[in-house]
This record gives sequence, C-alpha cells and structure tokens, in this order.
Amino acid sequence: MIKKIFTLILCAAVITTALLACGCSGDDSVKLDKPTNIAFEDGILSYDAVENAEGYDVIFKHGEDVVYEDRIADTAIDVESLGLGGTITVTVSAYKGEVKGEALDYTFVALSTFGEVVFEAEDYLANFGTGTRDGCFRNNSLAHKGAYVGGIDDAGQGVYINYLCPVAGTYDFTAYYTTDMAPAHNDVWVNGSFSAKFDFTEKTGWGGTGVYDAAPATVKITLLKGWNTISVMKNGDETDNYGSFAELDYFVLKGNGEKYNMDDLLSYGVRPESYILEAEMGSPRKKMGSGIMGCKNPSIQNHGSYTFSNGFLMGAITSKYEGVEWHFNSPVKAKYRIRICYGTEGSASIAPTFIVTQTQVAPLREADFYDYEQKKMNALAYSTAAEKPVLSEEWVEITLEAGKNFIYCVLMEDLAEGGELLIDYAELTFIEEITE
Ligand SMILES: [Ca+2]
Ligand SMILES: [Ca+2]
Repeated sequence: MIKKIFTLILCAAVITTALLACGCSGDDSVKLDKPTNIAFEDGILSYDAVENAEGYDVIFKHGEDVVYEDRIADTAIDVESLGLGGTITVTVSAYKGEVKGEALDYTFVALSTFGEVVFEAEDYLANFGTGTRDGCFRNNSLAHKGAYVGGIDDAGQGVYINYLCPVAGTYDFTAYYTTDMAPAHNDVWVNGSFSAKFDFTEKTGWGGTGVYDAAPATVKITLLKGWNTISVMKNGDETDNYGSFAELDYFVLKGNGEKYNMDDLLSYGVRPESYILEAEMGSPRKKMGSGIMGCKNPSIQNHGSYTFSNGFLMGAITSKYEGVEWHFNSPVKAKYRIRICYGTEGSASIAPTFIVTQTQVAPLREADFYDYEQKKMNALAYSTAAEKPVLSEEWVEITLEAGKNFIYCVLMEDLAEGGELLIDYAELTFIEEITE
C-alpha cells in the first residue's frame, strides 16, 4: 500500500514538472495573452488588463542595465516616481500562478525635470584642512547632511563644484552659510570667470557643538548645458583677509522646471574632461620655522593684466616638503594622469614630486613622505613665472583609491637660492578604472 501511494505521488510530480516545462497548466482555461494598448503618458506607464492574469512581471532597462523590476497586480505604474530617466525599455508579461504569458517589449523616453539641485559644500572640498586638527570638513549633526565647511580663512579657499547642467540658462544659486562676522562675502566664479558675489549679511553665529543655524543668500549664475565648474571662495590676497569670514553648509541651484532627456547628456561624458584642482583651493604646505609645516596661504591675486585660473596662484614654494595638498574623492579605484600649471622664479632646477595617500600626512617638518611611492617629474621648463603660468608638458601617472585620497605636489629638496615654484592648478585626467 505504501509503495502504491509513493508511486502515485511520483507520477503526479512527473506530470506537474512536465506541464511546467511546457509552460502549460493543468487548468486548460488559463491562457495569458500578451499585454495590449501599452502607453506612456504624463509619467505613467499603462496597459490593458490581460484576461485571467493574476498580476504582471515588469522589468525596466536603461541600455543593458536593469533599473527596476517588480511583480505587480496593477496595470499602471508611476514611472516618474521611480526616478527613471532616459530611453527605457520595459518588458511586461502577465502571470497566473506558475503560468507566464508572452512578454511585450515597449520602449519610451522618460523625461527628467530640471528642478532644485542640492550641492553639499563638504562634498566639493579640495582642502580638507588648513593644517589645524579640525580642518575644513566639520561634522555637525544639525548641519545639512551632518557636515559643513569651515576654516575658509585665506585667499582663494572655498569649494569647487563640477556640475553637469541639463539646460543652459541663468538661475538662482543659494548658499546656506553661517557667520559671526557679518557682513561677509564670498566670490562665485563660473567656468573660470567671476560671476557674482555672495553677501552674507545675517549674523548667525558660528556652527559649534549643538549649534547650527544657517541662513540663505542668493545670487544669479549662468550655466552652460554640459559640464560647468562653480567655485565659491574667499577673495583677498596673501596679506589680508578681505571679505570677512563665513562657513558654508550647502547650495541650492533652482532649475527652471524644464523637462529633458538625460540621455542627451551622455555626449558630455560621465565626468569632466579633466578635474582642475586649484592650488589655492588645496591646503598649502609652507615651512613656518622651527621645522613646522604651516598652512598659511601664500596665494597671489592677479599679476599685472593676467588673471590666474580661479583668480589666484599659490606661490612661495621654495623648500623641501613645501607644496600643495589636495583632497579628492574618486568614484572608483582608477589610474589618472596629473600635471601642473606653474610658474618658476630664479634659475633653480625645479622637479616637483607627486605622492598619493589615503590618510593625511600631518603637516610636520619631518613628514614621512618617504614611506610612500614618489612620482617625480623631470625638471620643469623655465617659464616666465607668475606673469603667465604654463602647463607642464610632462604628465605623471597616479593611482587613486575609490573614496578619499590626498594628493600631494611637493618639493623633495630645498631649491637653490632664489628659486621659487608657483602653482596655479593641477589638471587631473581619468585614464581607466582598476578592477581587481
Ligand atoms: Ca552640509
Ligand atoms: Ca589657481
């Protein structure tokens, strides 16, 4: 008897397996057609209900990537709320139990809206510190996204934003700031030209522990379609601190609400052609006596009729370990090439060295740069120095880890008497991702 029951169960299992394999059902009445009347309108994808369907499997693809998949009972999907954009292909098939109907493929364009774009100041910081323990990156749970940028004390310091703008135009750009020394000011430069000046008129107090009360200030900026650079920085020169002092939490760019196809932006690439790391935006490493490396910014503003990139040039680099430290977040581990736009003074042979670390090399005189791989350039060609900096012909290849990196461009020996290196900016170009 036991053997008979076992045989029956086995037969049933074989029949079920066979039925499933052929896509049929034991129930002849179940027949699932391809969905019909599919349409995409006002952000909603809809199709007619399929007779006998229990629900629908939906798979959305953008190019080869599956961007969303689900099993739903409804015949309409709010695609806009899924945040999908660009040319999307959706595959819809009805199902009932284990039975699946024939799939329908449908391609449509999901437009995106150019609304408000938020930039956290702390995400666009090339200067992690002025050499002080607190640095420029300040955690504060009351600040937007838990952090802000402080310590913008010297000429040319601030934040430098790379932004892929979908629609050209002139827009409101609002900074959320704090200052205890109102009125304070920051310059806004867009794509290498002076654009506007923020007036920070409200005395909000500094952002301290348990205290943070940022106020808004708005200017208008004009952006191109494609990659733009927006720098917000302290004006002044090497001796004063014109502009008073302010701290920056975040910025809001007010888009015009226009609809756009994000795929139209693919031709601009996923990153700028090059990242410009302004020397004055980084942390200067300057010998301050007694063997201590300080971070007083010796930036120089306008020389004669020439305007430096971002308005400032870092000068007075003359001794071993002096130079610039930049903080840079790489989205992936990758090879980059880097070169500098520089000037030279005197007849000294000047061959700067690049070093990459994941932790900051503390600004002490005997910093252990020798513990890291050094990429030394050949001696730079003499240029007319600060009158007009030139790009080095030589590139150096460096590897950046995904996430935080510190990039140093320093001298590894004292320059001969009278020699001086001046750096306007470093140009960093992505070569390829390193996958391990
Ligand atoms: Ca913030
Ligand atoms: Ca510069």
